[in-house]
Amino acid sequence: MAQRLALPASLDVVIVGAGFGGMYQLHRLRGLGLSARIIEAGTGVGGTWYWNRYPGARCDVESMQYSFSFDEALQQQWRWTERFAPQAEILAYANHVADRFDLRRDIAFETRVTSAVWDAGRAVWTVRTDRGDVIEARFCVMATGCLSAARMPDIPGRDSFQGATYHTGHWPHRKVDFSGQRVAVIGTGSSAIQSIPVIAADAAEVIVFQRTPNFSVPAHNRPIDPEYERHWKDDYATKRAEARRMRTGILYELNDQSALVQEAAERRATYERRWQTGSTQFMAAFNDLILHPAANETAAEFVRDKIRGIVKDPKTAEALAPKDHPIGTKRICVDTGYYETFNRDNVRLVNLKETPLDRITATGVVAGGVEYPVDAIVFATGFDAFTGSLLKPDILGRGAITLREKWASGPVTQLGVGVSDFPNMLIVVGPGSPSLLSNVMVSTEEQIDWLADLISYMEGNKLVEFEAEPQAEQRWVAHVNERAKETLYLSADSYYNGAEIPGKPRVFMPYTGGVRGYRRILHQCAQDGYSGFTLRDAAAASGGANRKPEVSAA
Ligand code: NA7
Repeated sequence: MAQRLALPASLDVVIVGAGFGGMYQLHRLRGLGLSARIIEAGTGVGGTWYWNRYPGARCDVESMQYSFSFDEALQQQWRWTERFAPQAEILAYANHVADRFDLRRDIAFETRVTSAVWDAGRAVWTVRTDRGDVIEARFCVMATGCLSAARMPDIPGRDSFQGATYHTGHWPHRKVDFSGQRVAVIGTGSSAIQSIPVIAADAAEVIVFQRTPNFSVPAHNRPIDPEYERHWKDDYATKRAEARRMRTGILYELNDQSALVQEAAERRATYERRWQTGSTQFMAAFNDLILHPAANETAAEFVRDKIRGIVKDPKTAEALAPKDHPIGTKRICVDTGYYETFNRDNVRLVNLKETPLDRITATGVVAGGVEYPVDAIVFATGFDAFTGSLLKPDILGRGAITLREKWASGPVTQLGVGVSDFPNMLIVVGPGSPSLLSNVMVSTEEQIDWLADLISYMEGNKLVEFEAEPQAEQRWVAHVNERAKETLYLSADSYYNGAEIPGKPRVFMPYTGGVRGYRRILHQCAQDGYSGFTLRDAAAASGGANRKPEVSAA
């Protein structure tokens, strides 16, 4: 590893995180002639794709769409090899982007931001790191990702286990050899569903500890068909524009018809076609699957039937078939041979709903009073989603209020990008934006373009400070919740609403209004002179901790 980048004492912008968001933000800020550095805890770029190296890790958005669109030469020259890119290829892409745009010279790796404190009198953030850096910056961009604070569950005896333990979100940088081993996998979210078939192919025995089953559809992953690649690349700009008009930012065929208008047999055929095509586009089989309980149930029952058809042991099949939430209200999983894996002799399911997880011992996992001896435990137990990584550092805003205090009842933002009392702090694909309900690459580019325009506007108008208005953010949070109420999302306990962490405030966090609707709102806000934000010049900003006088941006 090369020597760590020395961070200057003063900068225009500090960016936290070298995932796709942080990298693109750096690129855009350089284009504006601003000095910026990224501070990154890992040894390399890639964010989520740097940390999540578990076996089978793969994107659930098609490769041709899960990439940057801002540079035509980049999107033409980069070649994906599979329909759904494996983690290693996405990481290679992230590294390629870093090299191509010469980003590394402005990234301090192996460095963690420990605090950021707003100096109201001088309108600067003082950012401190675990390496002892102290940097003053006009803006602080939190590009920390929604799924980056890995969560280890508090299971009694967890630390007493003598074998190897792994977390899917924090996987070692070497190949883990499970051959001949007895492996426990705790959790059955997307990470488990992707990794279990791969681990089972090597291990002597895999015991899956399932608390809640999830719906999964097949990926039907395959090498990229050169015809398909050409089809995209021949007119990439148009296809990207079409994708941005989709609710999810993913271009696929949407059947604009209710599930309830078709006869049962016809509807089944529709689902079957979608099942054979694979991927999350299953949920676009009809236009009301996420809106109408009866419509949703037709899709849910189709998938349950598929599970019953694939898994030979009826008791295991029934345990794997989700019945406690509408399909799609937790992010639908995309797998390669997940349900089939339970037909293997070396794989068994322990249903924690029937036999709750008691504890971990030195040699195994105990559930329902039965000890399952294992050599290794894989915690596929997810993340402290949306807010986990934003709340890790001590972020102190106006009047020394901490972001943790500010968000004690759940995250509050204006349009998902700014927070009152935290001037000049920008959040990328965080709570209050479509983030995890969308193709994150699309959301990332759109939000960063908007943030870059905001900063450029401020530079051009000699404005030094922007801040969300408290009433505007209250309105936005209410709107996010109103939109969520129009859907079935609220009927699931999920990481969308904080249910993944005991005691976390139950607030619905992502914006369900879709990528297109969100873009319209962002653009309208800019057109209205950044309505809902207060922009100040140097004189108004140095007015100190109070908020007046203000400069209208209009
Ligand atoms: P998820 O989807 O949050 O899944 C975490 C899993 O871990 C889920 O099945 C949880 O069950 C389970 N879990 C958590 N704590 C426990 C305890 N204490 N005991 C048993 N089981 C537990 O995380 P993933 O990493 O799989 O996926 C995250 C996203 O990454 C995914 O949506 C994709 O977008 C990519 P629970 O449901 O809480 O009962």
